[in-house]
This record gives sequence, C-alpha cells and structure tokens, in this order.
Amino acid sequence: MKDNNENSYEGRIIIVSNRLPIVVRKESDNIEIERGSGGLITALAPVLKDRGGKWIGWPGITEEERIDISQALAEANEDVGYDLEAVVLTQEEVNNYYYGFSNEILWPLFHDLQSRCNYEPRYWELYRKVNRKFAEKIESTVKTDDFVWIQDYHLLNCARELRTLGVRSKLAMFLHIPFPPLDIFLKLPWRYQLLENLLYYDLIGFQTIRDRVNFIDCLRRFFRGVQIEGRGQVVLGKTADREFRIGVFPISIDYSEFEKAARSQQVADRAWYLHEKYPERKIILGVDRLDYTKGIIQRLKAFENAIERFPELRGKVSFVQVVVPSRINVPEYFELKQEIERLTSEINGRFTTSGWVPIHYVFRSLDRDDLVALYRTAEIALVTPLKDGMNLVAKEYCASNIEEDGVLILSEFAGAAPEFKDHALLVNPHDIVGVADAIYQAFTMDIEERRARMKPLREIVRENDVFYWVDSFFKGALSRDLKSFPVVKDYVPR
Ligand code: GDG
Repeated sequence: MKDNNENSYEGRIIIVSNRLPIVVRKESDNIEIERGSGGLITALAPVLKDRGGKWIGWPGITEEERIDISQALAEANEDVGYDLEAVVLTQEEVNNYYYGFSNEILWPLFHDLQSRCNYEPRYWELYRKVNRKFAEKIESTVKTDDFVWIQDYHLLNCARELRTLGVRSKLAMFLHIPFPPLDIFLKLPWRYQLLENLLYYDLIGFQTIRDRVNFIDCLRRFFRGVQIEGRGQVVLGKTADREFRIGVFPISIDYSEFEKAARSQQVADRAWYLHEKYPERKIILGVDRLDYTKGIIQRLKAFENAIERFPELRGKVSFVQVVVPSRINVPEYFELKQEIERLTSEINGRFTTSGWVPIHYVFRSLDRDDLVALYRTAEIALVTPLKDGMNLVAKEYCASNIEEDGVLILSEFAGAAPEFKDHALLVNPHDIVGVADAIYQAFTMDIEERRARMKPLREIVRENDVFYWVDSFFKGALSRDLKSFPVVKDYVPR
C-alpha cells in the first residue's frame, strides 16, 4: 500500500478469513506448517509485514484432533514476518458452520442456486456461535487504531459481534462471491438478521456493480428510508441508526508474477513439451475447482456439441480440463466428480479415433509452472461458470498468454465479465449451442483479431492488478473524502 498524507494509516492491519493461509501437515510426531500462496496472500503479505500485522483464521484442524500447532505456528510467524493466529474449531462447528451454513446455504444461495440450499436451523445457530468465536479472538488482540479486514461469506456476522464486544476499530468486509438478487435472497430464513449484521461494517466491498446493486435492492426492501449517497466506486449508505460505505473492488492477480513465470525457462520447456504432445492441434483449456457453480458439465456438453456440429474441429482441437479437488467429502461434490467423469468418458468413447482423444481430463492440482505452461500454450480458454464472484483463472490466462494470440471465452455471469466484455467472447454458459458456436468462432478466428482482443485484455489485468485492488480497498475504507473516488463506468445510481 502506498502511503501518502491523505490516506496514511497508523494502526496495524488485521486480516481475518475462515482459513489461515497455511496448510498443517502431521508427519508421524512432527507438525509441519506450509505457507499458502495465491494473489491475496502475495498482495497482503508485504502490507502485513510492514504494519506488524496479523492474520487470524482457522488452521484447518479440529480440536478433537488434539494437534498442538503453537510451536510450529510461532516458527511460521518468524518465517512469514507477520503473526498468524489460530481460531480452533470443534468438529461439530466445522460441520455446521463451515460445511453447513457456509457451504450448504450461503454458497449455493449467493450463486443463485437456491434449490441446492439446505436451510437447517442448527446451521444458523452454529454459524452465529463460530462468528462470535472469531470475534472474541479478534477482540483479544485488536487495538482501536487497527484496521480489521474480514474476508468472505463465512464471517458476515463478525462486525456486529465485535461491536457488541465493545470493539471500536474500523471494520471492513470483502465478499469474494456474488451477492444474489432480491427475490433469491428473500428465500433465506435469516435474511433480515444477516443483512442487519452486515451494516455493522464500516465498509462492505463487493466484486462488481451487479453485486452492489443487488445488495442495495435488499437493503431497500428491509430498511425503509435507507439512503444511498454519492456515486462511483464507493457510496455511502444510511439507515435510521447506521452509516456505512458500500464499495466495488474487482479482485485481481499478481500480473507480473504470472507474466514472469510465463517467460521463464521452466515454463518454456513445459510449453514446448505440450506443443510436441499436441502437434497440429489447438488446445482448449478449462481450469476449475471442483464445484457445481463452475459449469463444468454444461461446458463438456458444449464441447461435445461443437465437435458434433463442426466436424472440422475433430482431430484439430484437444480439450484439456483441469479439475482441482475441493470439498470432496461432501456428497454433492463427489457426485459432481462422478458426473464429470461419466460424461468425459462418454464423449471420448464416442469421438476418439486412433490418433485423437478429444478430452484430456486431469483431476488434481497442477504445480504452478505446469498451470502457467498450459495457460501460455492454450489457444482458447473456456471460462464458463454459471455464476462467479470474479474468476481469477480468466485473469491468469490473459497474464500468462505472452504470445498474445489466445482467445478467452467467458461467461457473462463471471464477475470478470464487465471488465472483459469488449474483448473476450462472452457467452451464456447455459446455452450449449451458443458456447459451441463461440468455440468454433475462436477456432476459426484469424491471428489479427486474436491479437486485437488479447492485447487489451492483458493491459486491463496489468493495470488493475491485485496490488491496485488492495490499494483501492484501503482507500475505500480509510479515506475521508468520498468525492475523491473515481467514477465507475456503467454505474447507474438508483
Ligand atoms: C473465490 C470465488 C473469486 C486452479 N487450478 C490450479 C490452481 N488453481 C488456482 C487458480 C486460481 C484459483 O485456483 C481459483 O480461483 P477462482 O477465482 O477461479 O475461483 P474460487 O476458488 O472459486 O475463488 C471467485 C475468488 O474467490 C477471489 O476473490 O474470483 O469468484 O469463487 O488462482 O490459479 N492452482 C494451482 N494448480 C492448479 O491446478 N497451483
């Protein structure tokens, strides 16, 4: 974060997220802690270090496991240069707050998949309890000057709990997932409480204007006379007894890290190997966490439709779909994996010829260089979530596409769509034929058009990287002058 007089801030930064950015491994009697990676950590680590900051979260192990990580955590603190503080959860809490309320209610509901919600009353009870537990941990360490930045849908109640505990520090929330439209949000049995609890944040940050508009619609429904003042990236909300900012901050990636990795020798070697493995073929790439919101099933059907209707694609394209294991203990996710595998083998069974297998399916996490090599080599990226807060894969693909000749096919329901809409091929992921047409359009697109599209996409990500995102969030939270915020394109005051 750049410091200047107008925006300088003296306190510490305290980041709070459901998971600490670490992985705890137990090797016989040895406890090992591995550092996490990813854009958020990369962007925040220097800020946290600078400010003597803290990261508070659940380390991913339960109380019942009786693993003492204090020593390993102290060592990790030395290593990362800021404090990691653990909130210990019981198995029951993990089941009800994390798997239950967060992932069986908020996750599907906020992605407009209301029929997947399981409104179990116990989930809400434990969600509140665990949010209180997080608040107590924060309260035990926070000073008034500190800035507490809470991440995501697992911890929506935290601000209210903190205020109840007498904490007076600045509190901000960033929601990484979408905020649903009013008529979907209304289905939530605890809709009023959740919304009211959110108003205890000083700043609530969303990924896109779409999410903020939805949030404001919900406010208007439940808080008569709510006023929204100002326009632009940050607006001010006022109810009878609360005042809060509502901002739009599209998250991004560390562009230069991806671009540098894509130019490295290791990646060049792997990219060369990919070219050898798929000679004379265009690679179509999909990379997703195993999740029903990512539209993997619909995408496979669209690919099948494309090779069915456009025979000239056969033998000329290879669809590489990487699926990273996630929440695999949840029956719904396991079933999704089975469905992906069934459909993949059905399509391969139907179209494979002696020299050509249409779909290459990978079910594991690739190492960073392999991923970047794929991004660099793939002629077409298929990023077609049914709904997504942002979708970092779309941005990583552009940053790594150093030859600037790739085509991005992007769902209009990804948070990245407003930024990329003029240069990506936007599709409705439910429209199998439409996505198939886009695949064909990308396949036949001449090099001039591909370059003319990819260059500006890369420029957008380069200029709006994750450091810019962190910076603008801090400005949104801490600046006093709302008029100084840039006007966001397309924002329609309501
Ligand atoms: C949530 C929101 C929002 C994927 N495969 C591999 C791998 N990855 C990494 C990617 C990317 C990340 O996982 C996935 O990020 P997404 O943004 O696509 O999706 P979610 O995990 O659902 O994230 C989303 C995000 O939060 C940030 O706010 O954009 O909308 O749902 O960084 O690179 N990494 C490695 N190997 C893989 O095989 N190493």
